[in-house]
Amino acid sequence: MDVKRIREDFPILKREIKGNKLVYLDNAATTQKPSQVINAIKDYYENYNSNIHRGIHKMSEEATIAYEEAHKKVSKFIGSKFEETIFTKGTTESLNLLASILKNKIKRGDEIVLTQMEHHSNIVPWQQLAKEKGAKIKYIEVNSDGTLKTEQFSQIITSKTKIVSAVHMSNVLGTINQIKELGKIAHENKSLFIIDAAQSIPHMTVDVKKINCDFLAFSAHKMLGPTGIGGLYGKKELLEELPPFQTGGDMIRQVTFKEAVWNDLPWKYEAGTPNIAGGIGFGAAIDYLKKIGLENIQEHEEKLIRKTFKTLERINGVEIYGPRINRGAVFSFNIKGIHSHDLASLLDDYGIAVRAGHHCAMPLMQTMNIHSSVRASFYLYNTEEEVEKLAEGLKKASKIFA
Ligand code: 7TS
Repeated sequence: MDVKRIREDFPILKREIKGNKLVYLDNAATTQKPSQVINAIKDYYENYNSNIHRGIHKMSEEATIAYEEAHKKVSKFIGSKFEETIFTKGTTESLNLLASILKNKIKRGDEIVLTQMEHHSNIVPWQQLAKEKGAKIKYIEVNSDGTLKTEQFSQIITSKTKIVSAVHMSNVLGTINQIKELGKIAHENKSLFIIDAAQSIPHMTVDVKKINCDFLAFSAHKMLGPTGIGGLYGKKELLEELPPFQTGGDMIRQVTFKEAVWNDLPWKYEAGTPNIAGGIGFGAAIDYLKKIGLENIQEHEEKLIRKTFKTLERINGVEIYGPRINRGAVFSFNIKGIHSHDLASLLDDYGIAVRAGHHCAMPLMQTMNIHSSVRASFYLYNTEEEVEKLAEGLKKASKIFA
């Protein structure tokens, strides 16, 4: 994989921050966009901007084809059927959508199983549902090395469990969870199995049929696509049976003064004029990732992971959280005696963009006995030289604060 060549596709990487070349290490928050994605959006607005599924005119037909093509690309990318992949605003909306349409499947005394390493998006919608229905939430615990206590899978999931929803790759620890095993136990107990794949899909092959999940949520902006668009996979028989999320235009087949008949999948779950430009941009991001190859991206990130451990561990006072193996290129750490915000702000002075805080995983932070951490997260355009720059920045910071 030619990283130097890849970097040329990302105009933003030429930016300077406070007189330094930008080192962008906040990819778990959002990734940068290649010209191919930016141009696909520009092309739509400049040449065939129209609403979809409505007009008979030429441009509307072109927009409809482009938007539907994007659906085909995304659904194929995760190994699903066309009808099974819905476009949403992103992971957060996908999970909220699920908590809404699954409401009637939950009754008092039922249990919902999550893990302690969930993003708030995969906790709060279930808490709201549990409160409304009198259901109980149980959490699979995290070991001190940042892995899940897998022995708890079969202890916590029982016949009372109706939903198991878990993150594939942690946005704080980088841990890649054993979701196949988790899903098997969920299904043995007749529970639905949901995956938050926001952090995994951008970096590794995710095949919904091989994993055998019932639903899977993801965001385009974490995989080179635009913000405000993402996906939800759902098994066809479930999406056919479940009620709509929102109602209105585009999601109906027929309406009388009395009632309505829903449109075919996936449109049943896409009410109103969708984010057409975003969808088209998402399709272009998929094209780009396929051209580079997820296996090449993964191999490149493995190199960065090894280098990051090697260089960061040599710095005085650095504590890296999360496992050493079966992990993605997301690193949370602290330097003893320095607040994460101070550290991130100092790194920004050197042009290095990282995130600091609780990373929308406050309950996980509580289990780790910390309030916050610095997080550096890598993607296909990051280099080993940038890992060195991060280490240099951290060394300087630890001297300043010593
Ligand atoms: N789930 C996980 C595991 C995430 O990392 C995120 C976003 C979400 C859900 C929500 O995704 P959204 O696209 O709907 O916002 N994570 C982060 C992050 O770690 N820093 O900024 C956003």
